[in-house]
Amino acid sequence: PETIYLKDYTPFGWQVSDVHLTFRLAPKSTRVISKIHFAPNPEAPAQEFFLHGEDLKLIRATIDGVEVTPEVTPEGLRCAVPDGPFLWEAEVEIAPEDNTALEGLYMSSGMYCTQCEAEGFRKITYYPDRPDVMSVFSVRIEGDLPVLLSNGNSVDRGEGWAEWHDPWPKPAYLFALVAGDLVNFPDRFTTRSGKEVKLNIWVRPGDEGKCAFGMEALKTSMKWDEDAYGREYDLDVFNIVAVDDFNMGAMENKGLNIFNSSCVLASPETSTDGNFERIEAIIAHEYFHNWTGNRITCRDWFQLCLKEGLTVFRDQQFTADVRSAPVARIENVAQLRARQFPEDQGPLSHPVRPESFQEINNFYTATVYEKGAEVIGMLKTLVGDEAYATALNLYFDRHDGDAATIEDWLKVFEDATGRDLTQFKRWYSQAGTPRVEVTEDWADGTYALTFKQHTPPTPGQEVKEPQVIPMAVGLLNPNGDEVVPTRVLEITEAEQTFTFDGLASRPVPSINRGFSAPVVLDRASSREERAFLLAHDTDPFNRWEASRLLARESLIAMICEDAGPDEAWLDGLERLLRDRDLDPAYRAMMMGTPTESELAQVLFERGHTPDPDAIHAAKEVLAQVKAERWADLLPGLAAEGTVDAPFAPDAEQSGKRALGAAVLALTSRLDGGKAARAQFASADNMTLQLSALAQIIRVGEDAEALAAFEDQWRHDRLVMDKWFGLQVGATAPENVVPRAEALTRHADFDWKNPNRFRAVMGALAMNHAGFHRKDGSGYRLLTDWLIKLDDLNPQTTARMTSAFQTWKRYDAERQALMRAELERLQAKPKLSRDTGEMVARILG
Ligand code: B3K
Ligand code: ZN
Repeated sequence: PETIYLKDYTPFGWQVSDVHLTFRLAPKSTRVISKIHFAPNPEAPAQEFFLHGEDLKLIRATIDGVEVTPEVTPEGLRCAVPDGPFLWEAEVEIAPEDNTALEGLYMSSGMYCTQCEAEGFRKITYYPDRPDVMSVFSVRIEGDLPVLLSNGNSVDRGEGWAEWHDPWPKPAYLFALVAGDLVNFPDRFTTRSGKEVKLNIWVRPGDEGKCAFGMEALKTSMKWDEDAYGREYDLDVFNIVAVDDFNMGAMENKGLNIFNSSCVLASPETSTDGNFERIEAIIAHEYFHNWTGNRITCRDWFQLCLKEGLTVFRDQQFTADVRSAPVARIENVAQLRARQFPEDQGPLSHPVRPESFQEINNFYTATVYEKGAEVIGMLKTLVGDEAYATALNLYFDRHDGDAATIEDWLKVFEDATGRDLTQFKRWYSQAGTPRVEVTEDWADGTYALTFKQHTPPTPGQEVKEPQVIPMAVGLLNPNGDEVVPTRVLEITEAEQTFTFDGLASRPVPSINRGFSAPVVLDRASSREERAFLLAHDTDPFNRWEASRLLARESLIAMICEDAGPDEAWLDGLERLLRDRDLDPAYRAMMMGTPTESELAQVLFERGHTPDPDAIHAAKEVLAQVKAERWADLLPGLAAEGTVDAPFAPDAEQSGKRALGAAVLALTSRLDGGKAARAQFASADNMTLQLSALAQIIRVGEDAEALAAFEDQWRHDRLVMDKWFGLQVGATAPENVVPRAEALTRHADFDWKNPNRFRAVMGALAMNHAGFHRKDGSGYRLLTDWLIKLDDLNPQTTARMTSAFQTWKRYDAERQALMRAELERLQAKPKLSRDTGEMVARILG
């Protein structure tokens, strides 16, 4: 397969002023008629006329009304064209019903829908399918279905047809069409300049009752973007459609967002607090793309972080504002460490702005999204809130209507602040997680902190230059008072020292407060110091971090030295848990421990060979010790974690339920699951029902509860996804593979549906000790199914191969087993380009 390079970027030879599309819908034979005005692009070098097109049957093509016979290849077509402007017309036939890749125009539960990002439009018609070609689209849909939707504003409609016009020039990846027997949940929003906007959430009949929360989230997002960024909505209508078969979370098509139904439909009975929070964030994210992504788009796919990093950053700011900022920050960092760090520290490591790819869908990664957002957070920390606001206004003014680059983005900050961002730009070009070693010195009232930064080599990048690291630091005196409030140290050198004068006693440092830089800190600090920060740090993030490090070191000692759990830490934690002034959500997070996968990574870095069973066993012992030690504390905490008011999915109630769930996880180790069974029987919302079911499964006697749950919910696909996933996720390691295997034989294991496939196979890959069974059965089962899915849906298959990205951490036997499975996948006949690229990169 061909590799595409950033350095080879060349503009397209023509501009497109307008596009008219007519769709005659039929499941096996949809006709797409296109009329496109092309005019030579004065800024582009001479080139042959090439339009992308895949799996299209060309019926006819004309230029200025005269029939032409283009040269058709599997990737598109070439054609001789006039020197000046011309009108291109083509008719193609496609078969949405046979489209199992869920890219282009396809069918889901009887409804037509599209997914065009990144390169799906070329499966709809011949077109320059690249984000720097922007045009005004008019669409006519003909089909015998009650609801026919496309981007922009509704122009006219009648029985069996509808016409849409989107006045905002856009790239083809933002095109969308939906047609089906749908009902809407309507509302309205008045923008701050007084424009009335119709809002609709379109769902299958029966799902109307699950739209209210998403609609509120949409209105809150619209208001927030006006208040925080001065951005108003720009069309008469904003449509959201829920689709059951979708490769990812949602898509920001202009004026017609399409959502995986799991990311928009919600009700207290069927959705957990976690679902509600995620839905709120995704609705906000897709809405925010209207400005960061749609009005200002990307010049090419290498610039993906321009829209994704910024939009994630914006949705994280939104969540911090509408919920709890410290809790949101901790959740974001935990996610970053769980998903982005393994990527950045393994064979899939790539820069936030990659420089080459074979299949762009493989680069919608945690690095582009989440690290991309961290980079923007650092930029904001460095320039300050005011300059950040000025730079963003300049960005919107200067680049509205553009297909922009990271250079454009950094330039607005340089122009707004006078700063030189040449070195900062390395965050976009250098892959890998920087490691920062910290040492300290104390003499005569002066305290010195020395930072040494180093980024390990990553594939294709042996040598790294020092990066700009904004390190937020505060100092506490031995009494626990803050003597130096948070200050941002700007590290630019490979080694750099900062001093603090006039201190009465040697301070205790609190470093990388709020996780001001996405780095790994290497600092030898004592247990006592960590316990001190756990008790006294004024920075809520670092207080949590202190507990995390204590937990991690305690577990490592249990694994490597057969030690018992760290008593001092457990005492400190207990004091904190008893502090009723602390937010229950925050206390719930404090009760968490590092994931088994993270422990495996730390052991590996320290030269040990991680043993997944030993890691799992240590976590079990720790949980048992906590439960016994805190037996008299738990009932009080459980009471604090109980909500008496009617269900609301807000931060306050969900924080309480999170505390309740953390307590139940311990209580069930003392009572054999009695409290969990009682909660399961009386639960009137999914959060309580599912947290109880998780404990029942963990304890082991779960047949009755699982059957009851299935009986209650078999009609609801989204709830049944939870049922499938939890059985694999919460069960004991030795049962994980047999259970997953048995579930693949369940009549409702509709594996062509990405949500269902991920529910089982994703849970298998995420269950560390279960997936890494010594006999290789976990690796084998996943690979069997990846091989099966690849023929139908390359995108989801490729994404799930990343379960193997950490293979080099483990012992020789496991490595050999994983390598063999990767090679078996690689040898599959007709392996997709998507999966082929991933496997090759993972094998290295
Ligand atoms: N932009 C889409 C993701 C498209 C993924 C294509 N493989 C959703 C989002 O980031 O908002
Ligand atoms: Zn996005």
